[in-house]
Amino acid sequence: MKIKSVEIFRHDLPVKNGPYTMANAEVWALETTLVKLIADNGLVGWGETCPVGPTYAEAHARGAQAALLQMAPSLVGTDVLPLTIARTMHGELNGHNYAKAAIDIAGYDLLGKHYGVRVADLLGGVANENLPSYYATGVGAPDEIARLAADKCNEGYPRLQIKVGGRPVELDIETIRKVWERVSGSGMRLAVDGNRGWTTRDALRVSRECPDIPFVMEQPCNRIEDLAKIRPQVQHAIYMDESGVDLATVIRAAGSGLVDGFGMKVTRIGGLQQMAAFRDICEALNLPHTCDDAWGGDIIAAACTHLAATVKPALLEGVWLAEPMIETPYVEDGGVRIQDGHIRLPRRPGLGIMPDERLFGAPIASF
Ligand code: 0XW
Ligand code: MG
Repeated sequence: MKIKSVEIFRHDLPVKNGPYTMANAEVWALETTLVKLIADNGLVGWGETCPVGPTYAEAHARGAQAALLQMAPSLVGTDVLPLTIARTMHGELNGHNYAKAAIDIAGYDLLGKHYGVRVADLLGGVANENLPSYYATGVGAPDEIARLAADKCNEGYPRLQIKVGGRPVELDIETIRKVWERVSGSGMRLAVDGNRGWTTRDALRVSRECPDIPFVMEQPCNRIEDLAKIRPQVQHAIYMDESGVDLATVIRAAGSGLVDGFGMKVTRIGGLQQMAAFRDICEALNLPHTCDDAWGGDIIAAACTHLAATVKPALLEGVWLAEPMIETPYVEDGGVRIQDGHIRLPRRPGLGIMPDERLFGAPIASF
């Protein structure tokens, strides 16, 4: 099976009850980029990439589109095989993992449909059909976030990620304490995500002042060197998120004992093929991790869920989806949804979802 044509679409995803607030970003609407691969046998595969605004990571919606325009012509005529596709893309463009990921995901969707199996089976096999999600709060007032935390606990979420940073650290400490007062004893697991927004001084203070609260500190500071600096001084486990930009960085961080786990994004690492390698590295070193993305619609949600289904359950921290904040899904039924804090793996072959492409309008480019 070879790629016959590539179509690229642009689609707006307004944030339901927006804005969504993080230490370094406030987003009201996201622009997602969709890729449709059409094979020479008539099958169609879909991929997506959607940075959560321009300041979260070194990724930009229009940058993804420019990168895809650069790579797409070379993909026409290529075999639909993940490594072949990846190497063809590397031959056209250095870096830009988050754009390459959209093609990689679409390739897996095609392959699954071709062989009549789910993407999770192509990625190694399903370990769990009902995946734990986690709820990520925005950065907000301590009482408000504590109330939200209690609600999400009652809804059945097994894990919460509290957003902090970008404001006086005292407010972050108060938020963490108030959340813990509401959820301790419930079995709820906690991550505190600084999204690069704390200084090392702030991170050290939070850890020192909250020794009794068993949270994981996710990407508290901006640089890998900052994580190394606080590592010997904090009491809390440290997870890397934004700094984990590729497999080489993951191998260094995991192998040197810099971190205790990862928040990992499918598109940041380059797609499902790279994400499967990441999963295996983590399993070899017994490191827990999430399987999610920075944002995206049903295609991204499905891609994250298929990969998560293959992760050793004890190491899966959870799957975050933008789904609760998507105003209008582009898959009408059979989309990937969170219920009682969990996500059911789609049953159909490939990613198991079919977007309604009429919603996307005409492609911005076709090859
Ligand atoms: C909670 N997320 C998965 C969604 C936002 O894009 C940020 C991200 C994270 O963990 O940093
Ligand atoms: Mg994070």
